[in-house]
Amino acid sequence: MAEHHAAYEFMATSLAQQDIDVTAVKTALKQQKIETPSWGYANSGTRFKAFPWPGAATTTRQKLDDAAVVHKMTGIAPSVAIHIPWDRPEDQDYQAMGQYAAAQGIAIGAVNPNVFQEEIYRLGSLGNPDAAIRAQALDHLLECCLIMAQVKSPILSLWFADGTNYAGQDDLRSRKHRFEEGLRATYRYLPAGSRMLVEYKFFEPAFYSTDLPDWGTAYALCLKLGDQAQALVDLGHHAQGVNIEQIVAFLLDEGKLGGFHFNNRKYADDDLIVGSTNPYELFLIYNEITAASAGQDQPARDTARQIAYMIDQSHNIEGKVAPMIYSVLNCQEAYARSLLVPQKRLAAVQAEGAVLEAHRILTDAYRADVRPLLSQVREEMGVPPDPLAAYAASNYEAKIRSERGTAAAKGGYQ
Ligand code: PSV
Ligand code: MN
Repeated sequence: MAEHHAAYEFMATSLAQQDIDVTAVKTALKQQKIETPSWGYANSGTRFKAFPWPGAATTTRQKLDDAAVVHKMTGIAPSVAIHIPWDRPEDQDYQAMGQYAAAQGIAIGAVNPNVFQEEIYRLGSLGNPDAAIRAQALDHLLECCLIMAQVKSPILSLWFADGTNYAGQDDLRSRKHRFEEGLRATYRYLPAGSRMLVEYKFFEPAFYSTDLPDWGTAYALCLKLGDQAQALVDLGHHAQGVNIEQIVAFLLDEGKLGGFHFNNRKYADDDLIVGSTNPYELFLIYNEITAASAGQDQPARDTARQIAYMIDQSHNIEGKVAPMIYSVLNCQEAYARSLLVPQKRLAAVQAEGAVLEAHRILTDAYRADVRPLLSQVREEMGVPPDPLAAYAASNYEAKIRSERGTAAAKGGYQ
């Protein structure tokens, strides 16, 4: 403990010498928020095998209990995204669900409709050629709008598995029209003051065409829908090499960046711990947001302040609660580093066209060891300075293992 204090004092002095307002940095860090996904606490895995984790949550209440522990350990994960029907209560009492979450010290966040797991959706949901199936999908989306009001959720988070597997399977423009119509109908049902986030993904489960494949498609549709519709960027949903931070900058500037699904990948949509493969990319994304939040451009600033930061992770071999804490901490580190970028100095150097100096200013912030600063911030927030160590020492894993046992995992070719 004393060790981190000394390291923090040293760091604070050196930041002050660089004209960085350490108090402002700490205040920003204390206000950071990351939403965790209910489905990240349950057993999940790949299509080959989902390895059951002893103590993994099977009920929504257990998922909320786990999410509350992540918040207790980190202090910055106060809400949980739910997926319907995965989190549909047997008695349909969504208000009770919201109250249970509140009693654990957290809130229900985004509501994610699921229109991809029923037999009827073989050829899609809103994009399905069959009008009766499209109507059923729409019904579910509207049900989720009603659930939002009951759990006091401000966000409807939409992702569709829709697409085709073979050229010629369906008419691409007709599918686009069907999607526009379905999204418009959903938009009309959004509770007042809420937002609809449209998530894109370039492939999987559809392998030839996906109806909402990229940020441009999501952006164009959201523009047509109106101010309550914005794009959601899932870090695993791009082709290799795509510059995600540039997409973030564009959407931010256009007022159309609504939220993130943070995770990491090396190959496709791997859903690994956030920042585990490419922490530099995560830093560059946060840097775009921090720069916009600090800048003079009012619309970009307002958009940045409303971003919903969510984790979308699915663990197979590493446990559930601990990797979620790890992801939250990696987001915190990336954000902290972005707060150390001297934006004014960087802008001045950019204006001079000093390429290397500008790059160095940015990467110097990335290289900073922010761990003493974060330990200090956590201590001031009243949470453990080392959340992963505190979680390991907490005995929570042993408790849930003995109370819940090991549930059979679904997944794989079963
Ligand atoms: C789809 O790959 C996705 O990213 C969507 O956000 C879903 O809601 C989530 O994963 C869980 O299936
Ligand atoms: Mn996602």
